[in-house]
Amino acid sequence: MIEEFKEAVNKGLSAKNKNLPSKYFYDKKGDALFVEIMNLPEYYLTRAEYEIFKNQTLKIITSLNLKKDTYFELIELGAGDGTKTKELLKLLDKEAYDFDYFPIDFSQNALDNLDKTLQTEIPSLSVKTKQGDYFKVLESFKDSKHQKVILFLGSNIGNMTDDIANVFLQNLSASLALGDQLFLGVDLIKAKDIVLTAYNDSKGITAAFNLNLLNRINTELKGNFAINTFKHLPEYDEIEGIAKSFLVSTKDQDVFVEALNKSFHFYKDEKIHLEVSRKYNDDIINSIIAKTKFKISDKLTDSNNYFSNYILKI
Ligand code: AVI
Repeated sequence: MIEEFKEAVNKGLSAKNKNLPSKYFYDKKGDALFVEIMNLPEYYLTRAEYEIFKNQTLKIITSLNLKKDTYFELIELGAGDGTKTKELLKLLDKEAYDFDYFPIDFSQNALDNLDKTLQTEIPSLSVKTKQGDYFKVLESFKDSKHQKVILFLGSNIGNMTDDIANVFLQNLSASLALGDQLFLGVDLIKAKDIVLTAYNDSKGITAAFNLNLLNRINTELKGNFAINTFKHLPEYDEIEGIAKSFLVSTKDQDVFVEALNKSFHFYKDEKIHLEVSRKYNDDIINSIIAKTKFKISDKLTDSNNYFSNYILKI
């Protein structure tokens, strides 16, 4: 893991257009900052998707065409704390649907916490946690002949470029069979001021979340980034529908990373690109599933028209 991080930092900071992959945001501090982000008034995404789960729970079940007498496997990629999913799980459990819930996450800690809360809140629910890489875990379902519903929520897919999302969905659809479904949560294309504010909150939590990546380089790779000489800069192009996060060097400077035994020069105003947060509409969803077996079968949207959960069927 540390070798992979080292390589990514070296490659990204040596590039002409400097970049660092956003997947490295999520260390212990990054996880905690992301929880704070999800509770921010400006970060509408989590609330909008929660509203769909809370107010349209029955519609989710009918759109997925779930039947009480047919067993299915409900598999969630990157389950986190399960706040949204719990609304669905409670109703499925209450109505005696025949299913097991398989939350998959990289973090065993997140899975243990989720398992504990579910045991207390929905004691009769069958939970089978699976720790690891999504595709490695999905491999283990290959021999199962049961119907599968995959949940991939939170617009997590938006942190992939369209090319990567396309490959991700191709791999996912290849591991599924006829009748299986993907319940995909995505943020929708909307006005610039709403999106930019969500990625530039007034308390500076999103800035700290981005700057934490430089902290990680300092602590894990013995870098000497002066964190206060970098500023968080979000951008959003309404036509393209992609929010991008950058860190900008406020001065001309060199940064030394001991683990790489290498210095990196930053010009004043030079940017490091950290994250893409893609926003969607039907056309973009259709283009990222074009080379897969998925077809849009339905879609649920919150009352503000900010967020959608697409049902993609094989
Ligand atoms: C996890 N992901 C969907 C978040 C997003 O909105 O792109 C990560 C995030 N970055 C800044 N704020 C939240």
